[in-house]
Amino acid sequence: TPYDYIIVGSGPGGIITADRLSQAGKSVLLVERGGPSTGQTGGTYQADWLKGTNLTKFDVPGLFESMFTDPNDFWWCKDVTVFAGCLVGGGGSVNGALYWLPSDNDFALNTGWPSQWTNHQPYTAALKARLPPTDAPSTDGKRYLEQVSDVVTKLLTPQGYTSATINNSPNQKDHVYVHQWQTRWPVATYLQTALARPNFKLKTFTTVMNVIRNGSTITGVQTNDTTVPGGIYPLNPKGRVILSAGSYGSARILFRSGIGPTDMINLVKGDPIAGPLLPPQSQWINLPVGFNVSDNPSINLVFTHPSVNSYDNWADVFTPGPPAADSAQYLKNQSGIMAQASPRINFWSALGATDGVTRWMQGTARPGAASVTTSFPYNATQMFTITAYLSAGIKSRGRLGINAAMNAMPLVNPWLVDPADKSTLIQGLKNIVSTMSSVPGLTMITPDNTTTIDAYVNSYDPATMDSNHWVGSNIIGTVAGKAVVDPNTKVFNTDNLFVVDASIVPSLPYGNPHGLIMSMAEQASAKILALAGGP
Ligand code: 6FA
Repeated sequence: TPYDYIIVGSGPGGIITADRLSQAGKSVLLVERGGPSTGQTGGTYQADWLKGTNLTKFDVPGLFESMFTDPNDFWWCKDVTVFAGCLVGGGGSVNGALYWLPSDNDFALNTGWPSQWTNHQPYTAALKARLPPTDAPSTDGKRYLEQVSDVVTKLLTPQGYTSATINNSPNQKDHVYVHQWQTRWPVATYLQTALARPNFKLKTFTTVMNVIRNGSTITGVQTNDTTVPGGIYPLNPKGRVILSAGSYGSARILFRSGIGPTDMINLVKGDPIAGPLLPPQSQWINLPVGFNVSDNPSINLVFTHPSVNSYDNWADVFTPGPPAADSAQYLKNQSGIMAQASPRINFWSALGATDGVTRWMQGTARPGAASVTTSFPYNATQMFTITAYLSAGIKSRGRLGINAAMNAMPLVNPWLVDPADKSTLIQGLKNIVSTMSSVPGLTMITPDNTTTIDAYVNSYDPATMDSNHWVGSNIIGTVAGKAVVDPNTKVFNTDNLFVVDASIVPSLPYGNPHGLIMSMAEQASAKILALAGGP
């Protein structure tokens, strides 16, 4: 069957777009390379303590840290060298659920959004109505394991920070600390309304390699589905393809469709499977796919405090399971410690920089630590981590691409390339620890007191600065050549190829990005539906 819209990738971008286009009566196929995630989507990956329920690893927020330690980690895309979720829901099914509705500044002209995008409020409101934020994800309305939050509040209060309900006032991101999360996931909301429509179909375990293209016109997508002729899913006349395969996935599909910088397409040409599927060189479209990439540079500070319960660093939450009282409480009514991912408190501050351009810093604190470097003994049961990310205002950019094996990867790392980004983050870290003496018993163990903050940042392994917040590889803009997609999210020099995912976002927002990405998808769907020439 041909479709009006074929959407590639069921991450937050793809699911919301699929829901809105199918709601408008279009026939929509959503193609996802991975398999089910939550129980509701048919997932079955359970810990023993969840047996007898339909809850999977992807349903229980408290299992978040186990995503990184479970040896059976089938949910990560194995052909992307950084963390990317390859399952129904994409990154939205494996992430920490830190959820920030975009501020006005996140869509401002000076962040690179075209003028048509600054009126984001109706779309953000639509998102908020479907996915309301919460101060307490536990169903009993209480917050649990709050010691880290209490210690960090004591640390920040003398610096002038105050408490905020951030998603009621998204613009207020200076010297505030907050407790807010996502209540429900795109797969539990937008995907379910789409699935209820006869004009919507979800196809899992199916990979799109490239679009089928005759010059500027796309006629379908090439997949690995051996049950249909040539593996091709066709479009209706006037139909459209929307890539929502994520910052790495969508860029790779473009390269494999002959769209992007020549060096990348030449790698595709050299591949025995992908090469023959390329359009002739005369039809290659040269666009800056993979450039302009950013991700928050993040640095971890690790502390101990006698009041803190490190929750055994989340080591046992999947297998053999959390403490019996906590698993019982969660199974009873989805309340308690397991109802929330590991982060306990988030905070923001605006920082002046040596180049005169303000940067924002977000902090996220959680019990436990990924790694500790110290010369002194310490009490691991009392440790916690503050991750400090530099966000809005950063100037550093990198490049992503593919190698000869068609694996997607960073080609030029995007973290702290700009000297003012680096000096600003160092200043932000120094600010965080400046009031440590006002919290009796608080000890910083990484870096410890033999290492200065400057030395710590200077020797920080760039591979561990990754925040998994990749944006910009198919940057939106008004000028072909400088941007990959136009203000309607259509790939320049094509008639009917669009991108709606993190990759079009020109600059990082104040905080973790998927709130902004989902508001963007709401707005992009409206623009695509309004654009003449479609089905
Ligand atoms: N963002 C937040 O706002 N808060 C968080 O707490 C947060 N945490 C994390 C986190 O802990 C991790 C480990 C990761 C990886 C990301 C986090 N993020 C967080 C970022 C956020 O999840 C991403 O920004 C967001 O998911 C991006 O949404 P997109 O729609 O742009 O893209 P996805 O990567 O989510 O989805 C792409 C989908 O396409 C996947 O399902 C993939 O399987 C599919 N796909 C890829 N290539 C394909 C192909 N060729 N054919 C078919 N399907 C394909």
